[in-house]
Amino acid sequence: MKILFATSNQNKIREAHALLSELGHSVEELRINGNLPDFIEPQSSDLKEVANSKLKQAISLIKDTELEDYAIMVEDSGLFIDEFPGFPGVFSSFVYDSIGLNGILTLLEKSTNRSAEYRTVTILQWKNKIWESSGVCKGTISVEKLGKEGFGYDPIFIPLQGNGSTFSQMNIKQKTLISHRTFSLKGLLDSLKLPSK
Ligand code: ITT
Repeated sequence: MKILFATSNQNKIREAHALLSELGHSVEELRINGNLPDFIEPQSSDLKEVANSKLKQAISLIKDTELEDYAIMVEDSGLFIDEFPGFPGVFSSFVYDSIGLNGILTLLEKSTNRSAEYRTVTILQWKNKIWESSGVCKGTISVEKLGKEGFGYDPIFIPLQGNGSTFSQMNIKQKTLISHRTFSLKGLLDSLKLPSK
């Protein structure tokens, strides 16, 4: 199955490709007139609501184009830090761009609880049917930025299922084995075999 991934984030496409190509599917970026979509994110505290809004925007971008027949996929992800419930959560992009990784490390400086998790909601629309899935990756926030791989919060996120390294210290294959994105995509593929809602 060929999936068009509507996202402005090419790292997400690379990671989805690393998994889906192994499973016999192809994923390509959705480009409109050569550009990646630039979504307006709604004011919402819910990843699913944000993902639904991205889907609506993606569908309106491909309406009446030759892309209309393809499966279109979107996702919304966020980092959730236990010490600050819901934070940065759906505001992960904003927080990353404003206080950044150093700001998060400073906020947690005196904290004894560094637990956190990444969450992803993925939605796929194909032939007027919709499938949805979510994935979680539990871990902790490191005390310093470590590693050069990955993107976003990866230099400060240590997955529980790993070997104590941050995601940024792992290569894409290692991250893809245990990431929130992988769990969400696998769930989506499983549900694609079932009748859609
Ligand atoms: P689209 O909305 O266009 O898909 P985005 O980068 O804005 O791209 P999100 O809103 O889903 O995507 O991501 C929110 C933030 O979380 C953003 O700063 C990302 O860099 C970060 N993020 C998402 N997935 C991540 C991952 O696997 N590793 C590290 N950071 C991640």
